[in-house]
Amino acid sequence: MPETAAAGLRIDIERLSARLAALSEIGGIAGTEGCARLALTDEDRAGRDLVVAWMRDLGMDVVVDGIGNVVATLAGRADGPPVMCGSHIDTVGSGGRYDGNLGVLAGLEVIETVRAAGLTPERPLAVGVFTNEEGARFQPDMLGSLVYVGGMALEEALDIEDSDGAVVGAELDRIGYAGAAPLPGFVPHAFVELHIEQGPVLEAGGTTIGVVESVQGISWQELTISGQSNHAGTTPIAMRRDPGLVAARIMAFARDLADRFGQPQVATVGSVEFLPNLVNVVPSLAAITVDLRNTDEAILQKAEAEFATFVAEAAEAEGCTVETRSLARFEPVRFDADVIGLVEATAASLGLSSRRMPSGAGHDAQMFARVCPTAMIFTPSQNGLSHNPAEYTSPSDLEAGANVLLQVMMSLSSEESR
Ligand code: HGY
Ligand code: MN
Ligand code: MN
Repeated sequence: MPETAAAGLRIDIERLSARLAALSEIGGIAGTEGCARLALTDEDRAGRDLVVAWMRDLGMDVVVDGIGNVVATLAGRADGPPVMCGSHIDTVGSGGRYDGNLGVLAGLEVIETVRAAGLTPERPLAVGVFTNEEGARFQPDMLGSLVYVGGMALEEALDIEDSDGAVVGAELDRIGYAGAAPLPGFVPHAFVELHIEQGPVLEAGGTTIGVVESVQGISWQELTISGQSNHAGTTPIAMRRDPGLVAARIMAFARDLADRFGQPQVATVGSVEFLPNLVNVVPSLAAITVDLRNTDEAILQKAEAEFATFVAEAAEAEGCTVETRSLARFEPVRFDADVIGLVEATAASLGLSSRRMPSGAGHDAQMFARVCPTAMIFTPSQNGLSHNPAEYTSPSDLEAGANVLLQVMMSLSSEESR
């Protein structure tokens, strides 16, 4: 691991914690430390405005691209591609204070620490805020970073609609983040994302740093099951074509499939909608979403195939029809061995315990792995909780993660070109 002039630098955890608290006030969920800032809402705009103001206060050059990604750069002694970090500040509806926000604000903390020490990095340092990472409002998730690396055409992304018919392009215009920076974006020298683990592994092992080697495959689909609305009192069971029953059977099947496949297979039906959704009406329609994930692509495909067979049989048995729409599909991703090794060596040099592990959640880093050497740093999540306002990571763990990010970025900034 190259020794740099920044080797003795450490971040200021009070400053980082204060920024995390200030940002979580925007869309704050009353009575909790969590926040709800769905992508491209007024709350997202307010969060973006606050972060951009901090970036400008740090003397960074800030650009916005056509999908609303914000990239701020601190000049280095040399020109050329920056070392980039970053994440997202959009949240799910039951969001916590740290998911995504930590990766962005720890990046600003790295910049402030380097500037305060009067250091100029060899390569420029950049911090990215990527649009709609969560995929909670618009699908797929990681939309901004996917477009940034050229994985989806901007025109296609701008046409995506949410469940209320709001369109990405119009929402970007509305909140003032339809930028002009070119897409695909510049290819960084390397990309490193600091993120909370959002699972139980680090805490269970008493380990401080997760050295993330990969991200598991993700398969999201929406099933629209159509039957026949009818009177709840007068319609004999044998006459019913009840999409609600089909949805219920699919939900149970999802858990059975995950149990049968065993870890790391997971399956989640996260949203269910009935029409007309009334106490005395057999539904005419049930719309559900299904989230399947596995670290192994072949097993994930097997899970998808078994699921599709069950859905077709369950619908037919009840005289219903099903329409399936893919919302997101990303294969498992492996990160760069050298950057992984640097994260691990940096944790050790700081006297921090670490372990190598996969990521169960999707992250913007998985998109950057397509174009440049990339890896991630995890910090523990208390009780493994996330996508929950009670999400919590201790200040000492936040500090540890941000110090690893600082040192990794400065090492990458001064390393000889690959
Ligand atoms: O769903 C995910 O893995 C992430 O939170 N977008
Ligand atoms: Mn996240
Ligand atoms: Mn998330």
